[in-house]
Amino acid sequence: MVVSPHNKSKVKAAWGKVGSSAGDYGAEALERMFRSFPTTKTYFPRFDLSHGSAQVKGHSKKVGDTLTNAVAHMDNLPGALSALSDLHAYKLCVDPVNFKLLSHCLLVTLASHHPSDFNPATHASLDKFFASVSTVLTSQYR
Ligand code: HNI
Repeated sequence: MVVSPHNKSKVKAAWGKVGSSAGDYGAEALERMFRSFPTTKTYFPRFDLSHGSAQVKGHSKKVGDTLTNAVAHMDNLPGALSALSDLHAYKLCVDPVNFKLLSHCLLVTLASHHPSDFNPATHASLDKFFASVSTVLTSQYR
């Protein structure tokens, strides 16, 4: 899978509209993931996962900031995400299947907040971008 220059410009434009809401969207995407795919909750046994939880908000801010940084470094995702890649593989041991679930929930969240921008080209570009981030974060497994 190749994230083309065309895809990258669509992702940059879409993420530009997200702006300072990245953390809030991250929280919504996580809540959607926990509700829709309850097995994902098992990775957060010590978190309060209720709606509006301060722990989820704090975690979402980190996830949102990471995605904003990844958008800024789309030409070198392995470099930008290397520490997180080690963390998810060796310490957290998150099964790669879960990255597809979170990516899906991120897409749904973006679509619901920016319906008129979420055309097929932007949808496909964002999907490829999240898949690339997920590939890097799960690359240490093999
Ligand atoms: Ni993930 C911690 C980013 C997918 C489970 N994760 C982090 C941190 C960031 C992060 C940033 C905080 C690191 C730190 O504190 O040093 N995670 C991301 C990104 C994605 C992702 C960008 C994909 C887009 N993580 C997932 C998935 C799961 C997941 C799919 C499991 C369902 N992550 C975790 C867990 C932690 C974590 C568990 C540790 C939380 C804690 O604080 O205890």
